[in-house]
Amino acid sequence: MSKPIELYYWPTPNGWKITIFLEEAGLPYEVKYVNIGRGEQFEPAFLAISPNNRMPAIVDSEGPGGEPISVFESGAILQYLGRKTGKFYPADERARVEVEEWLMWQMGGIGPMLGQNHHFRNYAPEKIPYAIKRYEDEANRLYGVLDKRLQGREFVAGDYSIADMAIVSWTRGNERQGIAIAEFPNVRAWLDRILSRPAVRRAVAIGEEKRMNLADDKEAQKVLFGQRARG
Ligand SMILES: N[C@@H](CCC(=O)N[C@@H](CS)C(=O)NCC(=O)O)C(=O)O
Repeated sequence: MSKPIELYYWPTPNGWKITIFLEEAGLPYEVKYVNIGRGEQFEPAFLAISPNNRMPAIVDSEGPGGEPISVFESGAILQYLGRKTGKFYPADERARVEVEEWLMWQMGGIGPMLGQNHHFRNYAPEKIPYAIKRYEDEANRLYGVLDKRLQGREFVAGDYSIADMAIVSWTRGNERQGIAIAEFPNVRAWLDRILSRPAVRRAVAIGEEKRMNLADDKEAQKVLFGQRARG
């Protein structure tokens, strides 16, 4: 590859999925920070590649047919990069389906549910016991499903794959999510295994100094939870 992939990124769980892939695969990339606490995700140039005003997104100037391509949605980006490089996304159909099952489980379950859990525990202007309990219970249920899956397995689906990358990005924050990780020993062992990989360590350190402290940043809260965020 002659030109680096442009990665539109902010240091959050969805962003780390892609830095993990890029670091693991050794692909050249250039980070374009999208400060989501300051509303940069609403800028027209960014919306042109990511119409849902969310990062991450990528632009690969050497896409299919040698032409540029942009991709938004972290799951779609991981699949694209996996197909492009032939890494961490098996070509064998049975193995691929297994990886996709767990990737989609992350995209539809772990990500949104842990996100809501975090929101109602920490940021909702009113403490709503029903919502807090609903998402706490669901978060614990999902950790239980993962723990069972990891019984006797080194990785979530066959060899180390994009499914592990997606899930680890969210579950590394288990403490802040209020999860008693000791109750999920297989998840804990898997987290230790993956988070000790040098590429993963590099990936989650990217832009760490920029991470916002959302709890104390009223301006960012307005951007992310205010009228504009709701559309
Ligand atoms: N399903 C999307 C979710 C991406 C997402 O929620 N990104 C958040 C940060 S973790 C964001 O950009 N938020 C900006 C906003 O809400 O305006 C994906 O997996 O790419």
